[in-house]
Amino acid sequence: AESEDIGCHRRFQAAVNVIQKLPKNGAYRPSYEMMLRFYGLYKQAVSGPCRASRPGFWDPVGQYKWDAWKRLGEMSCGAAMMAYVEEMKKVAQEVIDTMPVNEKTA
Ligand code: ST9
Repeated sequence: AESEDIGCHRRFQAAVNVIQKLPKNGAYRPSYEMMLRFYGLYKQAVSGPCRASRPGFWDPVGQYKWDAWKRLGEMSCGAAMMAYVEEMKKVAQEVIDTMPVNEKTA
């Protein structure tokens, strides 16, 4: 339904904004694997399937990013948005679960 599409789009945009506003160096250190997962889903959602040619050996970071995007194949924009939101929920829950107990205020 159209209203579901809009809701999906809003949740994706909210998740994107949260990640863009995170400090570069915080207490939480995402792995490269995790960052690449978010990157691939973001590109798939925003730009669609990867049609660019793979960067050369002089750009290893570009290669990792390209690979993360390319491996999503023909995944739809909507599926990529939903997967991005689900991934963020999963990570947020992990952060909550591993938060030191003495940080609790209640
Ligand atoms: C901390 C706080 O310690 C406490 C913990 C809270 C934990 C909450 C849990 C939430 C999940 C955390 C997971 C983080 C993983 C992030 C991975 C992101 C890749 N999503 O505009 P550019 C692309 S926090 C994905 O030049 P910016 C964009 O297309 C401590 N990709 O640079 C471009 O590629 P290309 C840890 C995105 O705006 C490339 O990224 N802090 C997104 O300066 C660069 O974009 C962090 O991990 C997006 N939303 O940087 C910081 N937006 O050129 C996380 C853009 O090929 N945030 N792209 O098109 C960042 O690293 C940056 O804000 C950024 C954008 C990379 C997402």
